[in-house]
Amino acid sequence: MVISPMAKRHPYKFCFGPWNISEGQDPYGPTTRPAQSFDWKLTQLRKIGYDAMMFHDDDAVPDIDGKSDAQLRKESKALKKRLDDLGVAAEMVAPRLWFSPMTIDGAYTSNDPKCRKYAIERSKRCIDIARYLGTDLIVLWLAREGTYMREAKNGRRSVELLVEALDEMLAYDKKIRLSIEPKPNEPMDHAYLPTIGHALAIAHLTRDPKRVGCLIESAHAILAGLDPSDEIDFAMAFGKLWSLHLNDQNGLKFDQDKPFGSANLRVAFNQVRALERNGYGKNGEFVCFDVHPFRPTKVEHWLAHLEDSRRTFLLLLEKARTFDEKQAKALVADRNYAALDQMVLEHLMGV
Ligand code: GLO
Ligand code: MG
Repeated sequence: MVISPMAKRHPYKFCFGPWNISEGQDPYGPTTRPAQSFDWKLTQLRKIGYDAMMFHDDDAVPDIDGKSDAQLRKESKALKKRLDDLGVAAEMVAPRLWFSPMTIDGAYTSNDPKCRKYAIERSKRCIDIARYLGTDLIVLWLAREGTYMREAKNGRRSVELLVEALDEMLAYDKKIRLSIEPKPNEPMDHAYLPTIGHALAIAHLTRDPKRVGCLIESAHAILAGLDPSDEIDFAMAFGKLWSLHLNDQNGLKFDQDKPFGSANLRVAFNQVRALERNGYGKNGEFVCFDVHPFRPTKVEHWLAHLEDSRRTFLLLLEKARTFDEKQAKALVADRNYAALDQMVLEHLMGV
């Protein structure tokens, strides 16, 4: 199907991260595709016409912990030049606080003060990188901030530690914005900030609530038993949706990061509709796809999940823009939800 000019005229800019061209490793087996260099990934991003790349701090500066501040500055600036030459923006930088031996028992909420200090220092270096790359957006996916068992940590104290860490970052740079990416579980049994409501609530305990917002990932909302489009409406009612990881998830199991719309087209349609009605992207926000190739994917099809996710998004944008809102409104007024339900299905099926 050809994407119509209507959907092509859109304010949306697209983005992904180097980790989204992944090699197929899972907890039960090794990689199924050979590792590619960062440069190759960046070239592919440009080739398929994406606008921006998202970064972990160590995607931008590999082996960051072993490098001096001067080296970090040099490498970040060289990367910024490459991005500028290619016309690719850096959407955000995220501290990768889940790999180091210092974050085994959590980062900001570790029981060990030395480890907590490491996490905050590392986050400050991440902020330095963001500054060099020309973005004010820091994404915090709080991977290990939670528990495997209730008794291992004090939940109330953990909230206080999270606020302390956010405050340190906000004080370190007066311009940056912190975008919390909630996820209810995996790798933890239970995470401390599992939903958008939690992220926006903790913002209000910080020294500068205006600079603490959120990022919604479709799969994470589904894992929390929520509808991602409700999370979008909720976050945007606060003016706090600063980034987005669209993907899909088939029920309550491990985080699948499927192509956008792959498991549930209707849920995907409703996300696009929510983005449209709230004007997402009008303040420069990007639509990022946090998707992975299926493990059996061959090297020659390695970028398909990224091209397809964007294509599905644009096709659903067309569906959102051609949805008969007048008829839907009349059905709502008549409380005829059976007809409304069927109307949505037939619109999606192209009847
Ligand atoms: C994992 C997260 C992860 C983050 C990324 C940015 O479940 O979705 O991919 O989005 O590391 O911090
Ligand atoms: Mg994500």
